[in-house]
Amino acid sequence: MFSQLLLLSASLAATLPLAAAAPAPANPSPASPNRIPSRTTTSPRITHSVVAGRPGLRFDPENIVAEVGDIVEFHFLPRNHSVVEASFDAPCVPRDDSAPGSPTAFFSGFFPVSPNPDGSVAQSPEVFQIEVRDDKPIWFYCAQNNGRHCQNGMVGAINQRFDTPNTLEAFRRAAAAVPGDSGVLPQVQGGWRGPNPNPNGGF
Ligand SMILES: [Cu+2]
Repeated sequence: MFSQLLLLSASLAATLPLAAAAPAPANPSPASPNRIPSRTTTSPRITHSVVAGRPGLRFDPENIVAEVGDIVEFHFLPRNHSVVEASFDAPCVPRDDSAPGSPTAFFSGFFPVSPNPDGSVAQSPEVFQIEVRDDKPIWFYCAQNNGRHCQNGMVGAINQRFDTPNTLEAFRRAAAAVPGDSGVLPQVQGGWRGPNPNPNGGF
């Protein structure tokens, strides 16, 4: 069910403005085992902006608290960052989404951005959006291996739970110990890549 929705959304995203490409709150049949909790149909959707690469090898903010149905929108600064979903137990590796019913792990692709000659902060003319589908923690990293961004701390979390050992700082420590390169996926998936709504907006 979800994979079909995401595929449909991804194809729409290729042709429509980003706002139109984001799916309406899901309203699947009551029989759907993956239906989004009903509160998402009554709460306004909030977009949380995250900046990749400010300052240096960081997501800002790197600790996001979001409601189910909210959108997290990634903006990309120089020089070439990305965002990939991981699982807590395997930082710097794309989350295994092969289990039946598992939502597609997200990958934004890379966003090469040149610094502005005048020293002002440049950012990509495109953003990457994901929808928060449930209240489970979501873990992510930058897959840029030139500089080993993931291992050097370019990681983040959505809805980490401080009453468990699975904190962002624990994820970052585990990422620092990952040998070799971090993993990427072969294509953009699990979200929507489209025009940046505020390319000059305060970044
Ligand atoms: Cu990066």
